[in-house]
Amino acid sequence: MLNIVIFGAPGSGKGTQSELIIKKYGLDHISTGDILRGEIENQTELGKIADKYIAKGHLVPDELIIAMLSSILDTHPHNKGFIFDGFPRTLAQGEALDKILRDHSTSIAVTINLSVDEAELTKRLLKRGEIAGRSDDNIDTIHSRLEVYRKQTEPLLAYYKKQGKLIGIQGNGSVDDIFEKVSEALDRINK
Ligand code: B4P
Repeated sequence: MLNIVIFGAPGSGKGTQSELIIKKYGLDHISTGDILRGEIENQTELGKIADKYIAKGHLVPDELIIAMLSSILDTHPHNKGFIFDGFPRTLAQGEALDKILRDHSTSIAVTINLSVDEAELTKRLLKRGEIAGRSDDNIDTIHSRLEVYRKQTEPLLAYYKKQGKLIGIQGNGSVDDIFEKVSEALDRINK
């Protein structure tokens, strides 16, 4: 199985590049952000709780996210592999993902880290806020999400680097140029 984590700050292009990766490599996409937005839309118990955190730009508690992810993997048929988009976002989530995958006799092949400067991240998210009207794409929430990313999510980079699984990709530039670099990296691993 080719299991990939796509990593980066809010607005770095995780969702955008994931769409292209699943088309080319036939992987299944697990975006915790998309799943949570679906739960909010359907007003489930999880959705009601998640909404309060997402609206403030905070992370949804680890135990809820880990249980959600674990049940998705338990019910999912075997496939070519997963792309994990927006998960893990904390060290506890990273460790939990490794354990869940181990229980399914598989593991993470690679973590792709998209680096984009903060001015560009803010510009992209504000633009998406205007077009798509996502409740968390406003200036106050964006600042909070970037701070949460620096404090809670960025430390995971060292976790994957230590495992020799981290590939850094410059995420400024056109979507197609970035995808070319992502593809080159994945083709090297997927030989
Ligand atoms: P996500 O849905 O993961 O939101 P995101 O970080 O903003 O990234 P996304 O993938 O949507 O956007 P992308 O960078 O592709 O999470 C939302 C919230 O859910 C979190 O803040 C958190 O509260 C909660 N949550 C989710 N997962 C969680 C977890 N594991 N634990 C706890 N809480 C969790 O794209 C952004 C914009 O940039 C798009 O409009 C796109 O068109 C544009 N763009 C992309 N690439 C570009 C490029 N190269 N040039 C110009 N624009 C580009």
